[in-house]
Parts: sequence; structure tokens; C-alpha cells
Amino acid sequence: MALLIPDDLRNINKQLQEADVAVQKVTGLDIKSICKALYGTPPLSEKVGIVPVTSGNGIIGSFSASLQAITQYFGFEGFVTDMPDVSGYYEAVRNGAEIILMADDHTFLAHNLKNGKIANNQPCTGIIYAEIASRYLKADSKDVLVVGLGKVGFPGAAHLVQKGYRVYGYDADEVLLKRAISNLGVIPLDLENPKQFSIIFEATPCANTIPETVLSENCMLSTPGIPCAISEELRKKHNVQLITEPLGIGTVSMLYSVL
Ligand code: NAI
Ligand code: PYL
Ligand code: MG
Repeated sequence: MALLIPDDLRNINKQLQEADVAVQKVTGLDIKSICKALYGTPPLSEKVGIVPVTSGNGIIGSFSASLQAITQYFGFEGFVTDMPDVSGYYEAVRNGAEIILMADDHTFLAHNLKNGKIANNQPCTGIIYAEIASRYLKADSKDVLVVGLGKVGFPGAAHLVQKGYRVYGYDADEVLLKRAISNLGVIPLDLENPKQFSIIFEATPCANTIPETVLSENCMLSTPGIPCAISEELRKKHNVQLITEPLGIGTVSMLYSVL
């Protein structure tokens, strides 16, 4: 998994507010309303215990603090345990956590201790970014391009297929592209004769993954991928409406999915 670095999380509240404004501009709804439409039940100030985890590459500076800011932004009551790992889990439960958030280098989970529901960040991130993409008010058709069909991109593509979108896909890994074609009915993007899209969902850990030829003017690019899929120059040139944010949108999708 591509790991966050503290710099990605700088000014997380500002990044979240800006992403919320951008989501409202392109969909007419804020992030909370999209989660409510997607998952149903709104939060009731659930207590969220955030447990720092030291295994593997260890604690990411400001990861837990960012999760606390994110939970509060979306109306949950988040607290970070003093202790990490198993002792932190024990501390979280003893202090009344109803939902646990914790991540190692491979899995970032939300576990609702009251109803047993559990969520993984990667599919939840794919689904919410795909849902946002599907709600673009100025879309010119139900055609969507998905670039990156891995752990985030594949569930996002599946969500779009399930919503009745015509999903075109591309992944640098041919095995993953073929999996999406055979399992989801994704149409492979023809790079020789590229088509232009007004909705693009991207989920790769690479920059410059969107060829200029697929961008229609004023198109929307919904992408959790870090670094960003498109240069500032291309974004301005085609007035691309960009939705991106490093942690909060995926996290709130996880939280709503376990309510
Ligand atoms: P993954 O490794 O499972 O999938 C990435 C896919 O992108 C791979 O299948 C790879 O072949 C493909 N790819 C790489 N370069 C490409 C290119 N130039 N063109 C087309 N396809 C290309 O990774 P995962 O877990 O799906 O994560 C994707 C990105 O999303 C990462 O940057 C990760 O850090 C980020 N992420 C962001 C979150 C957020 O809240 N903003 C949450 C979770 C992940
Ligand atoms: C959750 C993100 C989104 C992108 N990459 C994923 C990542 O960075 N995972 C690692 C999270 C490790 C957290 C660390 C801590 O501070 O508790 N163990
Ligand atoms: Mg996010």
C-alpha cells in the first residue's frame, strides 16, 4: 500500500473544508449528505476510539490527530488513545469507544463494537469517490472513465457498474484490467483512439496518469490517488473540476458504512 506521509496531512481541516466546497459545487450535495444518501443512517455523535499502531513502518506523524479532526468534522466524538497497539485498543474500549479506527501498513479498519460491522478503507474510499463522480451535475452522459483498477479503483468501478454507468477502464497492469473486463464488464479504454469523458475516477499512486486526449472541457476528476493524477497546468487548461483529499472522505465513508 502507498503510505501517507505527514506532509500529505498538513492542514487537514482546511483540505477537508475545501474538498467539501468542491463536492458541493460539482454535485449539489456536501460530503455528509452524499454519505447519508449512500449508506442511510446519519451519525448520532458515536464515540470513536482512534488507536495509533506502531507495527511495520510505525506511526505516521499526525495520522491519529488527523483522524480525530476528521471524526469531529463529520459529527462523531473522536478521541486518540494515549497508548498504541493492544494497550491502546484496551484503553479505547475501557473509555467507551463504540467504533474503533486503526491502521497498520496494510489495513485501515473501522469496527463498530455495538453492531459488529467492520469496514476497510480501500473499498470504502473507492465507493465514495465513485459515488461523488456519478453525481456530477454537468455530466454529458453516463460514460465514466476509471483509471487504476486496484484495491480502491476496482470497488469504485463495481459501484459505478452497479449504478448503471457505462464504465471504461484502464490499468497499467494487464491482469487487473482483464479482471475488471471479465468480472464487471468494464470496457477497455482504447489508447489509440481515445474518447473524451466528462466523468473520470482515478485511483493510482502515480502522477500524470490521465492522458490529455481523454479530458473533455469542464470534466470532473474524482481521485483519492496520491500524488494527484493531473498537473495543475492541465487542470487549468481544461477547467477540470477536481475532487481530491488525502484521508477524510474515505474515512467518513468507512464510518457511515458501519453505522
Ligand atoms: P493499488 O496498488 O491496489 O492499485 C493501484 C493501481 O494503479 C494498480 O493496479 C496499478 O497497476 C495502477 N496504476 C499505476 N500506475 C498507473 C498508470 N500510470 N496508469 C494506469 N494504472 C496505473 O493501490 P490502491 O490501494 O488502490 O490505492 C490507490 C491510490 O489511492 C494510492 O495512491 C493510495 O495511497 C490512495 N488512497 C487514498 C486514500 C484517500 O483517502 N485519499 C485512501 C486509500 C488509498
Ligand atoms: C490510510 C491510508 C490512505 C493511503 N494510504 C494509507 C496509509 O497510509 N496506511 C498506513 C497507515 C498507518 C498508520 C500508522 C499509525 O499512525 O497508526 N500505523
Ligand atoms: Mg479521502
